[in-house]
Amino acid sequence: MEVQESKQKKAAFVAVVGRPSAGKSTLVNSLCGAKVAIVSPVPQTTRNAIRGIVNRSEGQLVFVDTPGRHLSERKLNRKLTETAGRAAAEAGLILYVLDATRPPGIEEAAVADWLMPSAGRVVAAANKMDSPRADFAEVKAFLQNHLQPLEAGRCFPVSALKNEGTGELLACLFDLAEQGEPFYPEEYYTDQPPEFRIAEIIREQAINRLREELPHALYVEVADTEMREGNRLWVRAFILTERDSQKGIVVGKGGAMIKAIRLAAQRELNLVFDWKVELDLRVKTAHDWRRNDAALRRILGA
Ligand SMILES: Nc1nc2c(ncn2[C@@H]2O[C@H](COP(=O)(O)OP(=O)(O)OP(=O)(O)O)[C@@H](O)[C@H]2O)c(=O)[nH]1
Ligand SMILES: [Mg+2]
Repeated sequence: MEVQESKQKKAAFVAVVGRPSAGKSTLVNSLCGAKVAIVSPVPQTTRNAIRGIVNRSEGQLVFVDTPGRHLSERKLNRKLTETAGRAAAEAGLILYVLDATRPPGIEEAAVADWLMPSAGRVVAAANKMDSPRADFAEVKAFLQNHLQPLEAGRCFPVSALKNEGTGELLACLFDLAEQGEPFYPEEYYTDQPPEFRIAEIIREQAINRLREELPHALYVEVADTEMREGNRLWVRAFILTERDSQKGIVVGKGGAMIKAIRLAAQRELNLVFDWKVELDLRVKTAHDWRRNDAALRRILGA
């Protein structure tokens, strides 16, 4: 009698770690085929561990996007680094994202050093391979020198932006994942509450319009939501700045900046959600929130 071999499903948490701006969030979105995490050219965009879920015939991978790791002793940065550390400690597998367009320096070496004890659970992605400046050989040589126990076959050239090379990367992660039942229902691609996603998308649109130091001085709070007739979701949200003097920059001349942020966020929210989102967006000050432990705990959940 012929025995039909039933293939066991795989399930794993995969912490996505690396330096700021390596493209971790872009890669998580690309792997999940949905906008799970916000993205910007400004380093330190991600502030929380954000889960993006991939369901395939092989099983389920739960990617945990994390804040970029870098060497800084400022309170906010220390907390962000701790978030990445916790996610990596808790996950079965670690996806280490490197920016192949930037020569690896001491900050990259510090990330590799930190990963050394976990090297057996690491898969690396050399990202931004679509750029003419990308150098895959340099990434491989760096890993050979700084994360030696990593097997040569566990480093993949990818472009998160163009979604290239991600199939091979996923296949390797599924290969390494343990057998198990899915952690989330199979129709889920993220577990973030809608209020958090709304606040993040507003922050993304604000960061993308405000350069330099200001993006790091902002956070967004959703104060109120109401479902209205015609599948409309009304949202009142605040952009909070550290100092009164920064409010003017966010509001802009004649209110032009806050209007641009509001309209762009509304457009983006309408793509992400099934509701038609109507945003009432305002600015206020939360004095020196980056130095305030209670505020940091609330915003970072840590
Ligand atoms: N050319 C190119 N640019 C990319 C690629 N992936 C990400 N980027 C760009 O790199 C910048 C940073 O991307 P993010 O995904 O926000 O990077 P991150 O690692 O999540 O950054 P933090 O959250 O700040 O740690 C953005 O401008 C992206 O558009 C890629 O594959 N190719
Ligand atoms: Mg990010």
